[in-house]
Order: sequence, then structure tokens, then C-alpha cells
Amino acid sequence: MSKADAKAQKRAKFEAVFPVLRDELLAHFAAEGMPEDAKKWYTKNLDYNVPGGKLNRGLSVVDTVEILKGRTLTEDEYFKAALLGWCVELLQAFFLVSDDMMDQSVTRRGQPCYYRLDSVNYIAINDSFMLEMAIYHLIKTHFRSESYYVNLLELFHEITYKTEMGQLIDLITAPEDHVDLSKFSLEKHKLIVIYKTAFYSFYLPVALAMYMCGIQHGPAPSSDPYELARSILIPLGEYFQVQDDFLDFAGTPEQIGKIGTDIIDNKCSWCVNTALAQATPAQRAVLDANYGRKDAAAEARIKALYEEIGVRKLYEEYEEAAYKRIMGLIETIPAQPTAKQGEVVLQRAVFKSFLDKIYKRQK
Ligand code: GPP
Ligand code: MG
Ligand code: MG
Ligand code: MG
Repeated sequence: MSKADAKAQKRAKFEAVFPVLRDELLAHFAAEGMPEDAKKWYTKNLDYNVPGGKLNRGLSVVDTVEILKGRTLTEDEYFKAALLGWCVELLQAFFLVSDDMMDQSVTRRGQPCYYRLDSVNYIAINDSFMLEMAIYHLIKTHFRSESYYVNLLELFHEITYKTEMGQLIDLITAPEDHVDLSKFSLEKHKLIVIYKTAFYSFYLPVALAMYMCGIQHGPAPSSDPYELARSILIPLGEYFQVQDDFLDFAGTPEQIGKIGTDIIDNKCSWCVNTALAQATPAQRAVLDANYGRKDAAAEARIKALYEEIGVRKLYEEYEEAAYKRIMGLIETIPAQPTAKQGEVVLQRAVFKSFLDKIYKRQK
């Protein structure tokens, strides 16, 4: 089987678990006495917002469990890993439905943003809450008797809170009515992206898999495998969000499934920070006059300036350097880690598989 076929098969197998979980949520909803029209509504909320993405985060849970166990999973293990993967996708759906309202985005995954459907509008707020709580219903149903149940709950809570902190600083650094580029910096950008993206997209799926495989916390941070995972996955997530920022400017809607809004929304994006760092006083004046305006001509002026400054080339250089730096972090893990009989330990392959998935991504 070719690599592409194997990937498609993995995805199809994971996708097949979604209807099972959806029907479980709907059966519980009906058992609460919810009427038929509400059941239809909840079905649409789940179907419209959860399954249509790249599924990288969800699949990462399954991949990581497979790598850690070093063997094919039993049917029950596969189902549990996939369930946790779908919980990450539910969290992502909750974030995206609400993020699109906050960013006033137009399209997502090649279709109108959910809140923009006429029948939905502000009901999307409650729908996003329901996507979040579906996570806890599923985890309770399937993991309540596991010793690591509380760890799963605390992890989801902690990571959600961190993501909301990141979303807050993303939003207040980009006020709609007041453009002040002097508030931006690459340092500020780094803090925003680590909190709004890296924790939930990279650390969360791996930590879930580690709990499921029975990996224990170390007695001190320096010997805690979760800290080791975090020290590699956070820089990886930072690199991923720089890609997202770059694609917001350079990707086509057909390619990325969404229309970029960062320039118009006055976002503290990697692109504008990179441009600011390179700009001559004349170029800086163009940035000050056109960034963050609700105006297509001003947006086009900024994009032309990015080309003039060479943001594409600087991005390529960033990507190469990020790849090398993260490979260096991965190589601090011993190539042949020592493990006691039956003990599951972290391995380079967990991180390498992530890096390979996102290196030079186009969407
Ligand atoms: C991505 O930012 C960040 C999120 C989706 C986290 C949202 C967090 C909440 C608590 C709602 P983005 O706006 O750059 O993403 P995109 O480009 O996909 O809109
Ligand atoms: Mg957004
Ligand atoms: Mg946003
Ligand atoms: Mg973006």
C-alpha cells in the first residue's frame, strides 16, 4: 500500500467512529426528553462543525497511542483512543465556532462559518457550549472507572483555560477601533500563539495518549515525561501557528478553506510583526495607514507591501530554522530509550510524526 493510501485508510477508520459517538450523544439527548426539532438542531450542530476538518489533532491521539504501545491496537484500545481524538476535535469545533464569531470570519473548511447561517446566528453561542460539554459526557461514559479519569478531566480543563487566555490576548491586542502597531512585537506574538494554539493543538493530544498508555508523572519537573513532551510540543505548536498566520496572507481560500481576515482584523500576526521588523520609515507609514482597516484596498496595499518586504522569503527561512531547531529538541530524547519490562516511555517517533505532518504544509 502506498503512503497516501495508508493515510487515507487511517483517516477513514477514524472518521467511522464519529457517527457512533454522535449517535450516542443524540440518544442521551433524546433520553433527557428533548423534542424532535431540538434533536435535529443538535444533529446539525455536530455534523456541520465537528467532522469536516483536517482531523490532524484527533488522528494524533490515535497515532501517538500506536507509537507508544509499539503494536497494533486492540479494537477496544482503538475505540478509546479515537474517542479521545474526537474529544479534541469537539474542543476544536467549540473554539472555531466561537472564534469565527469573534473574528467575524466568512468561511471555514470551505463552507460558510456556522454563525453565518441565517437560521443560526447567535444561537451559535449556545451551540458552541454544547460542543464543549459533549466532551465531558463522552469521557464520563467511557473512562469513569479508569485510574486516569481525573487526569483527563483536569487536562481538558487546564488546556481550555489556557486557550481562552490566549484568545483574550489575541483579541485585545487587535482592537477594532484603534490601530496601534507599536503594541505588536514578535515576543507578544509568541505568547499569543503558544496560548491560543500550541497547548490545545499539540500538547493536548499527546498528553491524552500518554495518560491512556499509563505513563506516570515524574517526581520533579526535570524527570516528568509530560514536561518533556510539553518542552517539544509547545515550540512545534508555535511553528504551526506561524504557518497559519502566513497562510492567512499567502494561501488562497480554495487551498486553506477559509478567507484570511488577519490584516483587516488588525491581528498581531507573524506577518505584520516580520514586516514591522524590516520596514523602512516610508514602509512603516504605509503599514500605519493601511493595517487593520475594514477596507479591501487597504488590505491589498498591505499585501503588496508584504511582497515588497519579502515576507515569503523570510517565511521560508523561518520554516527551515524552525524545522532544524525542533529536530534538535527531539534529538535530546535518547534514540533507544531504556524501559522496564512492560513500561511505556516517550520516544522520538511521537514528535517526529507531528513534525513530518506539518512541515511545509500548504493548508
Ligand atoms: C486560532 O486562531 C485560535 C483558535 C481557533 C482558538 C480560539 C479559542 C477560543 C477560546 C475561542 P485564528 O483565529 O488564527 O484561527 P483561524 O485562522 O482558523 O480563524
Ligand atoms: Mg479566526
Ligand atoms: Mg482568532
Ligand atoms: Mg489564522
